[in-house]
Amino acid sequence: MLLNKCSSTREPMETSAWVLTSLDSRTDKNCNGKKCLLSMLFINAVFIIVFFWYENKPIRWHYESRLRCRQEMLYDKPQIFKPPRSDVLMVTPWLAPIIWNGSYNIDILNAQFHQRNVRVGITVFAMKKYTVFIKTFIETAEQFFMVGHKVNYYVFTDRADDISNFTLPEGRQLVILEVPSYKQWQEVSMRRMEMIRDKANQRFYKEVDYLVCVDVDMRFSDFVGVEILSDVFGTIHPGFYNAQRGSFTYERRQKSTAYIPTDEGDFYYAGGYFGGTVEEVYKLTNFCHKAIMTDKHNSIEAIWHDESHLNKYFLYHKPTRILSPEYLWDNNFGVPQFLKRRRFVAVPKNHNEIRNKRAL
Ligand code: UD2
Repeated sequence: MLLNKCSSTREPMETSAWVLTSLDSRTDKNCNGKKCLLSMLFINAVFIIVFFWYENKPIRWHYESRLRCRQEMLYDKPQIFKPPRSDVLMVTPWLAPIIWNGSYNIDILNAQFHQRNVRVGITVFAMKKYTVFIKTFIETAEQFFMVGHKVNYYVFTDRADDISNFTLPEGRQLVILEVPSYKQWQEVSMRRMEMIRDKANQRFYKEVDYLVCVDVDMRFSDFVGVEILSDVFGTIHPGFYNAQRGSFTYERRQKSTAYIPTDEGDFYYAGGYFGGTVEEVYKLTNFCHKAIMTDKHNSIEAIWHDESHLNKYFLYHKPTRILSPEYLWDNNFGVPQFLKRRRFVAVPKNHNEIRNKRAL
């Protein structure tokens, strides 16, 4: 039998040649005339069809995937001499993009982040009376924050009973993290660095890819999506976007670890909005917490608490992306021309009332 004679170690092309030779010799002996010629033609035709099918298969697949990409990726070509914005700074001297409305295409970014099946954690602290802000925060986030992506809301609180239940769609969940409170509001604010650091190390790295760390007394009022995500990002404070270095409210006392001399600094970053990969946020919060503890040991507290330490960190560990004030605004500053969107705005609060010790 022909098949039994084929060695299993023979290469396929070698085997085909051998089969043909065998057939040829068998033809010489047994076949004659038309019948024999037809079977030869049939076998040759089968070889030719299989050969061409195999050769063209990857090309066809490649062609189909190109077509698919074309359907999903229709957008205007970037123009070298037509930057999308010319009224604002779009990139820092260390080549980090500054994110403004009009500077990116969210469809391209969404497709990229969906391919990676990215998971985002947003941390927020609602300690003592600040639990009143949670409802608006989450309801507006559901409308505007990372729409269509997987999101974990990590709510740190000392009053879990005050946090109502929210019905969230698949892929989005609320995680309540019960933590101890501190007497002074400044201490509550500063201790966020320690608590984010610890949870990043214990659980966040297993559950999410990026962390977004924000204040709770805020509401989303326009879209905030994956355009903000990068290794480590900070946000320009709405009160200082056009200020000179000398007027930044950095810590100016040399005794504090947050000290920044008057001839240094790029931007004044807001304490209430930073983030990045879990690993980078771990490094940032670890740095700030250790600096805060050193200051405490030396009986000094930085002028703007955690915000002062964050600014020190970003001076020497430059952010890889910077969010424009669109991402953190306070309507008390009005609405300047350059500000095309107000995506996340401060909820007005009576500082004394909300931080009042007697009201704890
Ligand atoms: C600014 C910063 C804030 C922090 C602070 C330090 C912005 C928008 N905000 O905010 O991030 O750097 O200055 O001085 O950049 N909190 C409670 N319970 C309390 C007190 C505070 O949960 O009793 C939490 C809460 O999440 C709040 C955050 O700490 O949003 C910061 O406190 P704040 O908003 O009262 O401080 P503020 O407005 O001076």
